[in-house]
Amino acid sequence: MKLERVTLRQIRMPLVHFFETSFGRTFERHMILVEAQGEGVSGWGEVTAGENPFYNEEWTDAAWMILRDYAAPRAIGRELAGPQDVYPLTAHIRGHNMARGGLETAVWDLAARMEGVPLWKKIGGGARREIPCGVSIGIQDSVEQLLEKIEGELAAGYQRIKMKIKPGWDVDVVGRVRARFPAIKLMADANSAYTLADAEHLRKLDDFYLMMIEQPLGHDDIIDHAELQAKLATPICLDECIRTAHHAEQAIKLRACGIINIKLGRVAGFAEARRVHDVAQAAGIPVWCGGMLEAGIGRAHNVALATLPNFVLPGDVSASRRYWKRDIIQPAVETTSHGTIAIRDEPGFGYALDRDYIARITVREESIG
Ligand code: OSB
Ligand code: MG
Repeated sequence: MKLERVTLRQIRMPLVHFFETSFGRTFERHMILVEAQGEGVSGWGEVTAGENPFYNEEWTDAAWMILRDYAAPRAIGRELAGPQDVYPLTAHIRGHNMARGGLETAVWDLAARMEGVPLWKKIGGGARREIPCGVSIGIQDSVEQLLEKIEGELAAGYQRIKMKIKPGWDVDVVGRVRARFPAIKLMADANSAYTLADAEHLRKLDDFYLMMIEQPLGHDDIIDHAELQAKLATPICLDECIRTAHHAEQAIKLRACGIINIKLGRVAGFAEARRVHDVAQAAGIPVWCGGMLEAGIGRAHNVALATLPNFVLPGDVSASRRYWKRDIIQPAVETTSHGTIAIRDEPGFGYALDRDYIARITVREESIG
């Protein structure tokens, strides 16, 4: 296959409700859509970088420049054996995995569409027809608001609740949630808000039999997580610090985690996501699909990813309506009453693009090649 042209579009989408993590509040997303064109067919990707370099070092504007000046020029015009060639072609770029992943996932979608097969099949997935869904609930203005939100998500059928924590919004709040919902699958995500000096404090979370605590320590740390894991009964789930399959191997070898969250952007796309998946599976470590407040394209890609066999835990992939008044795909991503998303059999990522809406919310556009 050959990639002939790449078109970048930056879109602006206000969230239905702000999303607060330990690193700040997001009210509106600015994401880059990547259209990969070849042989008269288009494949689509979405860059999952935030608006600011706070989750990791990437942000929308930097991702635009990486895609335009480094990633796309490397992949355009070459004969590719398949979409798996994109990862090594852009591997000379240090970091910027989300920018790389925006292009890589677009080429996977392109290849699936060229062959007329669903993306989940093209990536080697299809272990399940419905993927189990959880929700990630941000830090709220009050505990009452949080309890109310959780109640609403459980009523909608979601299978597990993840709550964001930070210093000052942790042990007491988790305790109140657990007292109110004694039997639910519950977990907490700290987004790197603590250090090893907080180990004794974090150990109090063991009282609430959480499924896991996600990325409590440094965004780039594995070794301290291993030390913390030895002190906790609750499994640690790593997110930010697992950017390659090699990181997953190191974390598993050091016993730094019991679970891994896989995000397509964070690992630069499907090829490396599959390798992280395989490393974890071989070690008996379950994985689940993380979310980055994606619009429809990124959300549909996550659904495809979560059909790989070792995605056995409910992920952070949920209905479009939790984020957007109107999504950029049709139909919007919806969940069943039992908290799953059914996979679709159309070629590529499986949903139609709402081109009119995308055009309306596009703030810049540029073609390469
Ligand atoms: O750490 O998983 C995270 C959102 C933005 C940045 C980081 C994270 C998140 C989420 C939200 O938890 C997941 C989602 O609902 O898309
Ligand atoms: Mg996380």
